[in-house]
Amino acid sequence: MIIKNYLWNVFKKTSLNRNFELSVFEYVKQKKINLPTYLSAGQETISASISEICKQKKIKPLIFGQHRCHSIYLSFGGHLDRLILELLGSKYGCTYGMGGSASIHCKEINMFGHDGHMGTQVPIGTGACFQSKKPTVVFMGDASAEEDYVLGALGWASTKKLPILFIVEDNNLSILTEKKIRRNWNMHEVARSFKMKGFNISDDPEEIFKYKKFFFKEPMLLNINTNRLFWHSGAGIDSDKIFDRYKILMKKVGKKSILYDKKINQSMNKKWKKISEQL
Ligand SMILES: Cc1ncc(C[n+]2csc(CCOP(=O)(O)OP(=O)(O)O)c2C)c(N)n1
Ligand SMILES: [Mg+2]
Repeated sequence: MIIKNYLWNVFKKTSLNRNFELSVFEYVKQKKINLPTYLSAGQETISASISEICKQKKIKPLIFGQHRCHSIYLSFGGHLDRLILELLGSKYGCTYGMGGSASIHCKEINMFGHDGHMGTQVPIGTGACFQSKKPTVVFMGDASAEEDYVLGALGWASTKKLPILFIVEDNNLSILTEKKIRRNWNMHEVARSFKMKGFNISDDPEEIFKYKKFFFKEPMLLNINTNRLFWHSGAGIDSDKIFDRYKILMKKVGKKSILYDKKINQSMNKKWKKISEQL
């Protein structure tokens, strides 16, 4: 029962994330959004699962995301209207229209906006956790994990046994360069070499759920393999042969998911239209 509720809740969040990204895709394509925009479509179950586990544990963590962070904001309860306003450049956006897609910042959900330098959120998030001792989730891409200052931060988190969770959203790409061209080592093994728990897993919410017992009890790194459905930045498709976790999850939770998805899609489209017409 617990796992059934969990899966349905993760599905609902993933559906919100996916339909949000589909709307953004259209607005970027039509040049109604003109800022650099980083779509998290394909990767949505990661933040949906992590946030759902935090909710079950009644923990409201500090959140440090990277540039691909719409799903993180929505999964952790960020206000939908304020993210739409942010992407449309309004001062009423969650980051007062100053962050855009890449630097979503939101005090209400303890989410700290990214500064644009790959991987800096890792030492900054580790420092925030060290100072406050508050449960902290730091998201990074598989390429950002390669920055030298990330390694120093992992070592410190391990030494001080911080209540921190490092999530590598491993889409195998740094813009268009695959991991195997960039390195011959793995992030979960790097974490283990620093004497912290490190695991290499898929973006299947059920698999992520298995690690919840370690959340915030000690530092842990989950390298989560996933797929980016769209271009690195902007609205386009590199390949249509990409595995889509959302579709698998829809099947897993049953037929009611199809109706739910339709409903969210319709209300999302209406919301974007209404808000953009009011500006
Ligand atoms: C220090 C630094 N180097 C290079 C860049 C340019 N850059 C922006 S995003 C990116 C790739 C990021 O890949 P990854 O961390 O895997 O995240 P993803 O885009 O795949 O989600 C690069 C090279 C940057 N922003 N900062
Ligand atoms: Mg990547």
